[in-house]
Amino acid sequence: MKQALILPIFLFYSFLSFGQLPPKPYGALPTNAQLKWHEMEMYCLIHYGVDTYTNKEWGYGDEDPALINPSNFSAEQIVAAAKAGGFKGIVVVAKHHDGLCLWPTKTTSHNITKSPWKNGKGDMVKDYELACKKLGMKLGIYCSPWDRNSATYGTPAYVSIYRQQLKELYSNYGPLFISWHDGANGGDGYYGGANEKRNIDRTSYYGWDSTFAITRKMQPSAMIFGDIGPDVRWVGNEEGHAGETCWATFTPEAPDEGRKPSNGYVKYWLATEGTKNGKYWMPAECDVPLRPGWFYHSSQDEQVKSAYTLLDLYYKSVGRGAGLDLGLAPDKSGQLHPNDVKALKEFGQLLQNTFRINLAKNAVFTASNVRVNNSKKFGTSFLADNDRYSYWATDDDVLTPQLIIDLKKPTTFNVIRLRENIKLGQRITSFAIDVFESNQWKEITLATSIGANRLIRFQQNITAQKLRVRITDANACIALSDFGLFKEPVHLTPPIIRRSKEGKVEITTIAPVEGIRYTTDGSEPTLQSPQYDHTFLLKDGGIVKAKSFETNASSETITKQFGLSKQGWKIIAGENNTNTNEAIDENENSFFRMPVSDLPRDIIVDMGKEYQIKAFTYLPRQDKKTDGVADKYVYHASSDGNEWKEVASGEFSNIKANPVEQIVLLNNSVAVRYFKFSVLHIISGKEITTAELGVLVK
Ligand code: FUL
Repeated sequence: MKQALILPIFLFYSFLSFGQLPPKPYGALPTNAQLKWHEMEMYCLIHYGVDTYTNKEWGYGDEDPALINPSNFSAEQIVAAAKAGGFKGIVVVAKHHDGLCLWPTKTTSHNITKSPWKNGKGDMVKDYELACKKLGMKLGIYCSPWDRNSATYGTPAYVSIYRQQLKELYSNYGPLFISWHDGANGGDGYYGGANEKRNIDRTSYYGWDSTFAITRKMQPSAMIFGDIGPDVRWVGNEEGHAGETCWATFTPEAPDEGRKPSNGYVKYWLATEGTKNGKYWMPAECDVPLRPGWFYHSSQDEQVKSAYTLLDLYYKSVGRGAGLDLGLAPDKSGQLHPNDVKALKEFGQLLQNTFRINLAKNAVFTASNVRVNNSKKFGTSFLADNDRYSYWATDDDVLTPQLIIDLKKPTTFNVIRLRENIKLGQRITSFAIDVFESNQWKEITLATSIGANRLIRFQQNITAQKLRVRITDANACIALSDFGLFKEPVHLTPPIIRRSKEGKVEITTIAPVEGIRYTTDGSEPTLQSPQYDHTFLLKDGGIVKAKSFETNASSETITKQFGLSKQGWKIIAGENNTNTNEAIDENENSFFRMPVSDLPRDIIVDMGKEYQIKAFTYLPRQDKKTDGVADKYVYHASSDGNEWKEVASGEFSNIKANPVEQIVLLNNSVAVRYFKFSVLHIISGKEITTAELGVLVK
């Protein structure tokens, strides 16, 4: 009798515990370090070095370390500003392509001990480490593989030096949350005085497997960032955004799964979206500088991204399951410029004000299916507990469930947040969200990919009491950890500033506002500044700042910097006579093309009369292609179009990854009517392309 009872009881209990099993993980999974990295969401990348003083983006390698003599270097000021922006860590550029090490390395004499700063006794990396410890921020290191200073670059000896540098950094500083390995590799440089071009085979030269083995051993909790992972991948642009659909998984198209595809051409754009059901968990990092360039240039003081621009990038990076890595550029004094500090602080406050309160916190969630007959263990109560790993799950065969969210009262929001428990992989591939309105469901969004974090932002506020999430496609049963609703603080529509080719400035807004105030002297617009009511002329260029005002509100300030107006300018092109004006039409999206069989080639501009100019500007084509984009140039100036004088030459470093307007400041202003832009080298193709050529007279 007893025997007869034991079997059914055993079966009953084993059924219960079997049925309570959590869903099986799906596909590639994150490591612990990757989970921690996802939780961080945002960090900053600090570029400071000889380029800060030479006004370049890439140093050539021959710079005197004595250039670095900041009057007021303060790692704490920089780290505190990043923290105020809501960032959780910083990555220090300990060595950039110019080869100068900001720590007292034993591997090369080209280091900070040769600078007068702290009488050669300073160690900037240590200062950052201490500041991070004090302020509760994480530390990461960027040590450029490409070294334009080292005489041995290109030989096996340099690879040993590079590894030794990493070893020093890994043993003297930390713990590190990331080891950042830049993708710009090889080209011309100083190389100990050789002044030549050195190309390396990116697939094999650095022996990444052995190099990364050092990282794993010495900094086991550090993520390794590289163009194609292995832990975090580059998103493929330096604009700070991932694809609208963005998978944390990725299958790099490369023979060695990391460095170079067989056709020698890395398809970076594939990294923007990643690979659905990809082979590796390799989430994207979106790197973007706070200013147009990575290093400090005083000419960009008025081009610091505003809090709302940063918020937009946050939605397009962190809101798509990627990370945001924002570049900060301390100025010559060794601190962040006040404009940068202000933008960071405002962004931090905006994030706080937006995400502090989850409006769905007390909602009633009803799911069409909860794993194992409504088991509490997998119930919907976990959706609002703010824990990324507790989750609502469905039965194994339920891939398209629905979830109804009753907010109990009409609630206004403009951001929806969804998160999967990524410990179980990236499972959901598409979903829709509806609101209940006039007694029926109305779809408000249809989207793909969730992963660690998915934010859907609406341009208008939505008011609803009931919402519905419909999972429309999934790889495996659902493991959703979070549902959030948020509302950005209301802000007034900011002005849009434009200037016509004739030099007329027009300020508008998308929606009507009570008033717009503006300045042209660089100061912040206030209620006392002139009110904008008609267009005005700004032929010589300068800075226009504008702000919308209402009785109790104001918008953010919009700043636009203009060069000399191009009215009356003419292009006298090269011999092919492709005489289009698209390089001087003040339209960023059109561009001049001139087929060429060899270089150098010139584009000559006649400005119609003589001006005293301070700088030249070059805007490369803005369609994300590189054909015809100049990266080496010479400028000549002339008063009569016959006699020319060279006034500037150099390289547009990093223009491939970051195709922003290049400003070439002259040592002394010159009187010019004609200028000749000679292109010495282009990134690719058989033509010269130019979106805009311009000059600054102010
Ligand atoms: C790029 C570099 O070439 C830039 O100078 C900068 O350091 C950026 C973060 O990565 O590839």
